[in-house]
Amino acid sequence: MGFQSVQSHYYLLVFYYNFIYKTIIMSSIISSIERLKKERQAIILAHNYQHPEVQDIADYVGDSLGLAQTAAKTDAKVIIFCGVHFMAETAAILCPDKTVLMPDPQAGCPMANMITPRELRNLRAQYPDAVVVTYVNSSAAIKAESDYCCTSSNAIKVVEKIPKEKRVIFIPDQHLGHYVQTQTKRDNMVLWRGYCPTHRRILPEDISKKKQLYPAALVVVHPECATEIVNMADQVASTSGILKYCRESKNETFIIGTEIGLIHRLKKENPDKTFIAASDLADCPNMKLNTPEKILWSLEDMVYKTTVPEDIAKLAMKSIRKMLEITG
Ligand code: CIZ
Ligand code: SF4
Repeated sequence: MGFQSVQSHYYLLVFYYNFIYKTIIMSSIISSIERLKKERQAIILAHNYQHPEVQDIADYVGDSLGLAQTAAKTDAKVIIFCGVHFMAETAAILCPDKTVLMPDPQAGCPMANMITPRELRNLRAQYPDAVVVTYVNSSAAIKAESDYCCTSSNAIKVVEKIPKEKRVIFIPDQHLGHYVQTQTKRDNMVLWRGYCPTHRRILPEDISKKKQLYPAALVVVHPECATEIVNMADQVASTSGILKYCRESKNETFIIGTEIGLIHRLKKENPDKTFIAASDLADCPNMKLNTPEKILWSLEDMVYKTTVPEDIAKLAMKSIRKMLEITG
C-alpha cells in the first residue's frame, strides 16, 4: 500500500471516529445526563472557561459570582459544578442544604494554592492595621481569614469602599491587585505575588502579532493578565465584563486576552462578530478537566461531593457577604 493510500485510510478513520463520537456517543451521553438530571433534581452550572460541549450542556454559564448566585437561588437539590474547586466551595458555603458535586475532584486552581493560611497570618502580623481583600480565586480557609472577598468584576468597587488612609493587603493575584491599585490610585496596597499560569501565557508579542493581522480589532483583556498586556488593551474586564463590552461595542472584531473557553460564548452570543484568541495557549488545564462523560458519571454515582467545614464556612461567609453588600 502506498503512502497516499495509508494517508487517505487514516483520514477516513479520523472522520468516522469523529462522526461516531460526536453524533452517536455524545448524543447518548447527553440524553443520559438529561434523564439523570431530572431523577436527581440536579442543575448543571458551568464556568465561562469550560469546554464548549460542557457549556452547551449546562443550565447556566457564567463567572464565579453569577454561578454562586445561581446556586444560592436554585430549587434543585444537587448542583453539578463545572469549574474549579474554589468555585464549588463558594457554592457549598452559600447553599449548605444542597449537594455540590464536582465532576473531577482534581480541578483545582494553582493561583488559589499560592497562599496558605500561615502565610496570610504572617502578612497580617507584619501589617496589623491593614484590611485584607481576597480575590475569589482562593480557598475557603483563606476567605475565612479575610476581611473582604472580591471577584474580578467588583474588585475596584470593593477596594474603593475601604477608607483611603487604610492599608490594603490584596491576595493572591498580583496582576489583579496591581490593576486595582492603579485604578483606585492607592499608594498603600500590599500585593501578594500569586498569579494565574494560564493568563501569564499571553505574551506582548501575541497581542502585537494579532494587532498586525487584525488592525481594526479592539484588544479586550482580563486583569489576571500581566501588566504589559493590560497596558496594551483597549479594555480590561472580567469575563462578564468582556461579554458585556463586546456585546455593546459597535466594533466587529475583537482580540480576546483571557482563557480561550470564553471565545465559545462570545461567538455564540455574537454570531456576526469576529473573536480572535490573543493566544491559543491560554487554555486552563484545570478548568478543562470537566467533560460530558465526567458529568454523567458524577450524576450516576453522586460524586465528588464538595464540603467546607462548618466553622470555616461561617467565617468565609462573612467576607463573601461583605462583598455582596457592596456590589449587590
Ligand atoms: O470570577 C470568575 O469567574 C473568574 C475567575 C474570572 C472572571 O473574570 O470571571
Ligand atoms: Fe486558576 Fe487561571 Fe485556571 Fe482560572 S484560568 S482556574 S485563575 S489557573
